[in-house]
Amino acid sequence: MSEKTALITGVTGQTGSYLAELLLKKGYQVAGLKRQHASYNPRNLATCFNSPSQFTLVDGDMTDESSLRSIIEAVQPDEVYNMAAMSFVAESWNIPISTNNVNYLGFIRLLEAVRDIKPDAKIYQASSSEMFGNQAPPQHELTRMTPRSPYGVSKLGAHRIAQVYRESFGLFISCGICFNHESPRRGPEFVTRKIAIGLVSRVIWSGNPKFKLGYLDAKRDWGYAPDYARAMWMMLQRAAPDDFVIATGETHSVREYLELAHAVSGLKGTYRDHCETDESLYRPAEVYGLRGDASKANKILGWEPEVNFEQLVEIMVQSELDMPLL
Ligand code: G4F
Repeated sequence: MSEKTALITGVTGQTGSYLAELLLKKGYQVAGLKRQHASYNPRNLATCFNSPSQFTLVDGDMTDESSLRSIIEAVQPDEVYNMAAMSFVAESWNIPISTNNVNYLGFIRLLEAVRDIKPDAKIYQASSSEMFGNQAPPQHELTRMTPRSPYGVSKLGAHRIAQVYRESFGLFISCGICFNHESPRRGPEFVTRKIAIGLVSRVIWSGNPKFKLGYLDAKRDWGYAPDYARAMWMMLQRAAPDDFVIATGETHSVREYLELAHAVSGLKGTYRDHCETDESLYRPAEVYGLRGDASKANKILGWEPEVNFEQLVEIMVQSELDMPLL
């Protein structure tokens, strides 16, 4: 068993919570940072709370450097996973400044605290495929980055500053350029979960005739969040830091996801009978086609995804059928 200590910012979110579970299984002491008074789904951390001698929640804020410094001082982490973010791309046009304050400046605050207090800690930064914008697929580590949203810009800023701190100060910082990763713990505003909730909780259970979606022809490379948490841990077990694309290599449109989810839900007819598009849900600028090339992660880390697209859709819809969000 490991005797390492990890700090996970954003532990209450989807991937942060899976990562915490993984590290606890490996014997880590895990401190999870959550924002004071922030609401979150306690189900995400139910398993972690079953290990009270290994898991603690600490209050902190990515916009408050003193809180980050106190936490690093108290926890003395061997590994720091920065999962905290304003992660909903569509919302980032409404709150561009706070998006960058958390995702970009927040990461610099964290780096400064680590550099000063625990410079030998290994750091993982959750970078995003949104950084690529509309560059032609497949996107890989060397693909040009041309983000199209305030969110994408904030993630690119953090990605670049990670490289600068690595080169300038010798910090161990690895960035996972993660493509979309989903699970039943996904927030209800993201399209994979919104579709599962729409079909099951709205149409089947509540009897609403239809639910609304935005642009259906955008393509994404969707994987299963626990597979991505495993990749993050693998990156920090290397002797040297590096950046890795984490993706399945498959791409599907939102429409394809919807069609398959509709079939899995058991509803009669086609998805058009239960879902309509609403142009007011379109984004000011769309990223049309993401498909990642994770061959570097496969070669160097030995990482590969265990859940494919069809299995993911099944997991999303079945989980909603088992435990509807009413
Ligand atoms: O589920 P989404 O909101 O995810 P998006 O924007 O791709 O971002 C997610 O993945 C990124 C990695 O590439 C992360 F960095 C980011 O934090 C987040 O986890 O939207 C997926 C696609 C988009 O093209 C969107 O326009 O679905 C389209 N879409 C169509 N109708 C919709 C809807 N998205 C949402 N959220 N809601 C809709 O009604």
